[in-house]
Amino acid sequence: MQDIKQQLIGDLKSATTAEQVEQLRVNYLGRKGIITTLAKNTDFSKFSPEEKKEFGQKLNELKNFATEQIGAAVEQSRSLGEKSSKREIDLTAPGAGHRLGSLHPITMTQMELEDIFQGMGFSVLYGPEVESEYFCFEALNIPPDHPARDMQDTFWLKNHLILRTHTSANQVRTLKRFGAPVRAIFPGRCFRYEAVDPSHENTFYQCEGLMVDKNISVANLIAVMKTILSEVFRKEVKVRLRPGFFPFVEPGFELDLQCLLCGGKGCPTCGDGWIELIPCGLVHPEVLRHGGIDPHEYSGFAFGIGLTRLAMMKYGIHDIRHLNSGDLRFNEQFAPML
Ligand code: FA5
Repeated sequence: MQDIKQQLIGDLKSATTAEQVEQLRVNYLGRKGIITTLAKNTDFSKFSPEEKKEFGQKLNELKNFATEQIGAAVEQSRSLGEKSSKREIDLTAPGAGHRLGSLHPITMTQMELEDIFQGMGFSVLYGPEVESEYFCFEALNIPPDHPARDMQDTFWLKNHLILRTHTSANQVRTLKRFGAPVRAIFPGRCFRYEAVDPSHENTFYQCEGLMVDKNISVANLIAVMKTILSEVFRKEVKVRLRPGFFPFVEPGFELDLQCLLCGGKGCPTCGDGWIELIPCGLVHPEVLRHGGIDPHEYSGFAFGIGLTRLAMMKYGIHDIRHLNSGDLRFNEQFAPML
């Protein structure tokens, strides 16, 4: 009996789960358990009446000991199981933290442009991305059969509306609405059916600008362009101005920026070292007329900054396709440190 007691104590120590303890109860106290069968397997014929009595007492003590110890172990294993299945809340633990979003490089560039232009007295206006042919082409001196419409491959909708191919569609909308004098920029998304390459996307951003007032000349246009570029890049950049044809300006120019990715040597993004960045010119009298403005009284300039390309130059992005990729790891690297 002493051996059985010691064996039980050892077994109880190593039983950790409720199932193991229950198995011990069966092994020791069950119908065929060690203690239950002990009396059955003992030959009492050699025992004196006193020895029988003592055996009975000791057996009872062992049974009680086993019942008590196994009962206590059952209780303990139950409460342990309950504890581990309950979720413990540590109110002092630090929070899991939230992943902060970041602005897209195009958004950051757009916000910067908006700030700079507002500082020069320009309003910031937004026009529709789904446009009428009239505002996108006709009002800009591009009649239906004009070859200039071939310059832009357009996404047509079934209802004869289009996805605007350029933000210039805002020019006549604005003149009709606000008259002259007026000074505004129109940043926004444009769409063209383009073959995509490192510097061409089918969905990209432009930032149109329009200033109409008395005696506006090319000198005013160039002064504004210079201010913009020096504020955006905050360093000396090389530009070249060459004649450019757009039916809605006269004269028209192409303002190219020397590529900041290759320093003007030529690379897959720019080709020959120059990036076409800001076409511009003086507003064509026909456009002013469409807007209800008398071209003898007023003149103006307009420009269409390639906002997506400007962001590429500012942030050193070699391939335009990254910008619409939706890859957060790409976007996040341009976020300002908080
Ligand atoms: C225009 O869209 C004219 N509306 C600009 C303008 C406005 C001229 C006012 C005169 C007066 P263009 O098609 O060149 O012009 O586009 C203007 C700029 O948008 C380009 O210089 C370029 O920087 C950017 N751009 C044009 N197509 C794409 C494209 N597929 N992907 C990325 N950027 C583009």
